[in-house]
Formats: sequence, C-alpha cells, structure tokens
Amino acid sequence: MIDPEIKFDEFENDYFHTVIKDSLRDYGGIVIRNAVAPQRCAFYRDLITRTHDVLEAKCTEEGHPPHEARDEDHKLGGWRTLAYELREGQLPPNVFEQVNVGFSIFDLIGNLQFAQLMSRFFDGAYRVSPSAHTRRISPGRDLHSKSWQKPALCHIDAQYHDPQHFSLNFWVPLDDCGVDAPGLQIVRDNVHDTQNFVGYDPIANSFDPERLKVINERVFEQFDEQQLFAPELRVGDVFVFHNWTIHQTNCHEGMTKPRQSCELRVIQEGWAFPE
Ligand SMILES: O=C(O)CCC(=O)C(=O)O
Ligand SMILES: [Fe+2]
Repeated sequence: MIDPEIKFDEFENDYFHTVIKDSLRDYGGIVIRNAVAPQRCAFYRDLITRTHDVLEAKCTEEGHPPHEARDEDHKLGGWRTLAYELREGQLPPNVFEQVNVGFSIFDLIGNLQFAQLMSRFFDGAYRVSPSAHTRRISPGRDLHSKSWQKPALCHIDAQYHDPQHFSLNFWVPLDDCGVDAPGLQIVRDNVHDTQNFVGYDPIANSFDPERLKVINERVFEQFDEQQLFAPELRVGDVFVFHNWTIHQTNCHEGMTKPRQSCELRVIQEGWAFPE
C-alpha cells in the first residue's frame, strides 16, 4: 500500500489536486510535506506556550487554578471554562486571538496556496469551522491534567458536529512527532465505507451512536491493522483528513517527548464528499 503523501512544491501541477482528492476519498487522509515554513510553526508554537502561561496565571489569580478544574467546569462559563480548557491542553482560536491580538492560529494555513487548495477541493463555498483548537499531548502521565492531554482514542470528528457538514481537518504539528513524541494516525478507509460503517443517514443527518462506541473501543475488530497510517511528521508538514476519517493519537511505549499541534477545520455547507 503506497503511503498517501505529497510535497507542497508540486502544488502548481493539476495532479497535486487530483492526488489530494483521491487520497482523501479513498484513504481518508494525506500528508502534505513541507507545507508551512518551519519558522512560522516555531513562532506560533512560542505564542501558544506563552498563551498557556499567561492564562494559567490569570485563572489562578481569579481563584481557578487549571490543575484543580473539574469536568463540569467546562459548562460553567468564564474563568472556570477557561481553566478546564487549559487543564485539557486545548485552546480555542478566539481565546488565542484575545491574548495575541492580530494573530490567528489559522495563519498557519493562511497563505494563498492553501486558499487555492481549498477552493479546488470544495464544491462551492467553504468556511472556517468554529471547532478549531490548539492541542498539547504528553506521553507521560505526570503532565496530564496539568495543561497537557492524554493521547486521544479512536474517533471520527463527525461526532462533534451536528448537523453534519463535510469538513477537512488541517492538522499542523508544531513539534517533530511520530517517533519520540506522539503523532497522529488514521485508519485508511474509503469515505463512503466509513459513512456506511457508522450508519450515516443523510436525510436524518445523523448516524448510529452504537457504531461510534465500536470505533472508540474495538476498532481493530472492524478494521485491519494494515490499514493504519502512522506517519513520522516533521515541523512544516500538514496532515489533512476529513470528518469521517477514523483517527487517534499515534502514541506508543518509549515515546518521551510531549507535542503541540493545531487542528484547523474548514467546512462546506453540504454533508457529501465533494466529488
Ligand atoms: O492531536 C491528536 O492527537 C488528536 C487530534 C484530533 O483528534 C483531531 O485533530 O481531530
Ligand atoms: Fe479528532
């Protein structure tokens, strides 16, 4: 099985866009190598680190230290919600933008070529999704609940969206990952097969929650381990996948370093894969 990946340098050629579309349809993802300047990634990585530090100090000052946040704080608003988000190692874009006025995490994919890539991929209009995030994952338990998160288990991002819009996730690592630090892996599968697997009903715009449970708990009873695609990623690479792609953190014994990343989601109006 050939790994779905392509160099961003090939952008000007039509085949680049065909490979992107075919890989997303047939495998659920593709790595675009050298797509963002490493310097730009380093700049945003520093901003994210600083943003965590600034906000953690503020929450603590307000009486809500993030490491003491509880799950229910998520829904309570204000400092408590923010303390929960910091504890989980995640920042939504609006929080990032309030601390870093004039900057957005979407700047990572904010150049003209990415805009052209999206307009060639989507069938008509597309827009930025409200569900974007910065994320920090640690292989070591000592950092969990201290602004770093545990590895994410198998899921599809469609479970976070209601109603469904077909969407792409531009997953941007801000550290080299997949070897010493947790990366990302997908289960290679055709988009229509995954939609069938979760029992997606386009009229009701819903799918079967029981199937989602199966994805979370027993994915390899349903899929072959050969379908796993767990690339080594370097700063500057972008892993693109969609809302039906089964994916999880690529974390295994022996990994020692934490990793920061951004998941930048772009959605279109309709639910169907844009053929
Ligand atoms: O960063 C990770 O390990 C998980 C990311 C993820 O689930 C996502 O970007 O949707
Ligand atoms: Fe996800």
